[in-house]
Amino acid sequence: MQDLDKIVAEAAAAFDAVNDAAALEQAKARYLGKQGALTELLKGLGKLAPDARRDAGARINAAKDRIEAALAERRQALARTRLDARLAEESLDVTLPGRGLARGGLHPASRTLERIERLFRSIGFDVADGPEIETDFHNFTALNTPEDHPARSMHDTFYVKGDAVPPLLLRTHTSPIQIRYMQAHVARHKNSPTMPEIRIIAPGRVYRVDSDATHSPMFHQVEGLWIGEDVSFADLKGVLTDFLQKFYEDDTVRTRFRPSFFPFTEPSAEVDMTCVFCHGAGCRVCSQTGWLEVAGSGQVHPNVLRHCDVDPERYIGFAFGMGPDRMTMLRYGINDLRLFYEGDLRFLQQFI
Ligand code: 2NL
Repeated sequence: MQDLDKIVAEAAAAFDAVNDAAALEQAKARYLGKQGALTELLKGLGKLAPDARRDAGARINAAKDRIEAALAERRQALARTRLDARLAEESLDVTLPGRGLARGGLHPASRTLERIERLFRSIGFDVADGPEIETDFHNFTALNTPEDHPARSMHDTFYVKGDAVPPLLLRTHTSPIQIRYMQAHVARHKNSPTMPEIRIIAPGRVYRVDSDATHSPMFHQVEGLWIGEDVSFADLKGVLTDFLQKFYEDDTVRTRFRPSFFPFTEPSAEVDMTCVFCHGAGCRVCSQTGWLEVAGSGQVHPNVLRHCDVDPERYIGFAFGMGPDRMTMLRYGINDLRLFYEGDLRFLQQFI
């Protein structure tokens, strides 16, 4: 069996001659594969006598072990060479700055809501919220809205499909938040001789069947409510004037109240502020009037208080409602409401 040493030497030489893993596996097949040189020898063992067979078998297996050892060694050498080459070629610059994350920002509508909430919190108002899908009672009935009021029509209000009677709807203002708050507040204090004052704002999304260049079916509203034993229109005017001066960062802002009508307040007033662009001189933004209409307000109607189990003989309060989307446009000089809802980064990135 002299050729065994020769086969082992040939195999080792063949392994050394190749330079990549694939060629090495092919060389392996020539010696250890199904038709490899050693396998052929093993096949021939059957023809030998038992003693000779045992002896030859042991020697062939020893040769096989040596070939496998040579193969393993070459595999390792190739892997090491490959790694060395990669280490030499590729480099890692640990001094490079990290990729980082793109900086996000709040939508301008959210920034305005946060700003409004912060300013009202600073004068002792709580921020309340509630469901966007509301009952007819919380959205209309409790707010003294007559059964035949146009706001209740399917023309103006989104009703929810289903068998609820009366049907559920998407709230058309955030007043139902305040109705729920008043009811919970009264229930919480029903056993104490005095009810603490209610001072809240109710910001949030509201929905109306309305869609054109200046109206979106979803928009934002912030309502406010102050109920106590001794709250007056002077308080209302003070709170709103102070708020508007802080919101627009302009101490010269003045307000005026014009008589108006809402089913949920009596008396009611429209609130105007001096124009933030011309300070009252008259310009295109205020249609040359010097004034901008910014809120509706009034003394809470006794029927609304009664629906919430608040005694109108003892408590009095005022409420107001404003549109933060328009306030955002005035504060940032945005001239098209649709920009708010298009999600165009060229617009949104200006607010980061
Ligand atoms: C507007 C008008 C207003 C109210 C909202 C209100 C809420 C309760 C009771 C009484 Cl719970 N009133 N809210 C009052 C007057 C006006 O909003 O023009 N909003 C943009």
